[in-house]
Amino acid sequence: MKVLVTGGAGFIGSAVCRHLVKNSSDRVVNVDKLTYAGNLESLKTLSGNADYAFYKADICDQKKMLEIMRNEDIDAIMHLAAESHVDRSIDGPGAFIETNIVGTFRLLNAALEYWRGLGGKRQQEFRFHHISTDEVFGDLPFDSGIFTEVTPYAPSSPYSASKAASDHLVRAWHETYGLPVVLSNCSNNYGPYHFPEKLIPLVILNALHERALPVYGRGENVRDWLHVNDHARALEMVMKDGAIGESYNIGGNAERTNLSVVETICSVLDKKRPRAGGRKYADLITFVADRPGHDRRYAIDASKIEKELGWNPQETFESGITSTIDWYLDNEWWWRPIRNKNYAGERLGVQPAGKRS
Ligand code: NAD
Ligand code: TDX
Repeated sequence: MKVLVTGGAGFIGSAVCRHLVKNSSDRVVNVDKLTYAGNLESLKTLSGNADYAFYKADICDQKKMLEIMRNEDIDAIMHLAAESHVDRSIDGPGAFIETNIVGTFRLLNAALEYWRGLGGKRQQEFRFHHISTDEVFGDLPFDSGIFTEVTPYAPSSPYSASKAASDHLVRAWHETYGLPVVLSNCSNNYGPYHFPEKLIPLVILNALHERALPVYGRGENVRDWLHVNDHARALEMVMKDGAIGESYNIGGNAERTNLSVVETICSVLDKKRPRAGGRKYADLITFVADRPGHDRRYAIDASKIEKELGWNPQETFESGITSTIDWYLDNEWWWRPIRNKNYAGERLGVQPAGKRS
């Protein structure tokens, strides 16, 4: 198959590109605008590979998207391009509306025109796979509830509202125009090549730099952690075997409070890279002002993809976090330039309590 991956220079998109090129005979066409979050260094292992191509382009450019689909004779689209950081969406929602909603709308238009021009079997087999988030389902109480594919949408942040809007557009293009779509909604990913302002890589690198480890509120919020390589495998299955018009929840079955995630990272680092003077990394934990509208808990029921497509996560949180920490220890060449650049303008989450509104 010839698969167009949007956002393939990002964290999950690059894992999908690496996974498909390594484990399938598919040709992968990566289309990415290269925002602050896009990094071609994450795809270094694919450079020169005949089964891989890269186009620097914006999904909002409908004409360009159609041109790439036609030039590359695409069989399926995996749509991951998005603005993805909740804190940035609170600071400035505009880019989220533009890329996540308008960009998805334009990409759908291009895909529809392209799909209508395909003949017989290729038209039947074409897929538009929209990659979304569990955050569209909103806030769960600490002690009960789990997200299934039929949980009503109730997004809280500008980010999750923009993703919810894009999910609705994708369904509408299926119901109204017949575009063969599949959707997936996953929980928090972690693993190699994760942009170091999200919680896990931020904490690993701040610890190594002896900086404060910022925990929002009291660290009681719960996320359900999924290793990015498990996610990439699941996405290939959904794209190839998912039923048209259906959505699939993907989760790691690994609910943890944020504080426990940070403490686990600290204790792994205490063993692998002990601090001078016998001090503990956990001493760097700093409680900072909470994220506005911070959803308390996310939890995914992944039984549909397990039963229907035979997917299961291979990593436990303990095995995945240990290998992720090893990766950051071994791959300073990847994170050092981003970290140096990023520290010119510090982001939410690195400011002390009280400074944030
Ligand atoms: P990311 O921020 O690491 O990467 C996003 C990529 O999209 C970047 O390479 C960026 O350059 C590109 N991009 C942004 N705007 C673009 C545009 N207008 N045109 C073309 N490319 C553009 O994000 P991620 O964490 O890899 O997330 C990928 C997808 O998965 C997103 O749709 C996100 O909503 C979803 N998701 C992520 C998580 C997670 O834990 N990271 C969880 C659930 C769902
Ligand atoms: O410094 C921090 N301190 C902190 O306590 C940061 C950056 C985050 N947090 C908390 C907020 C969240 O409860 O940790 C949790 C995880 O935060 P992020 O890494 O920013 O991820 P989250 O907001 O949960 O969203 C991620 O998962 C769902 C992705 O960024 C989204 O794109 C995806 O949809």
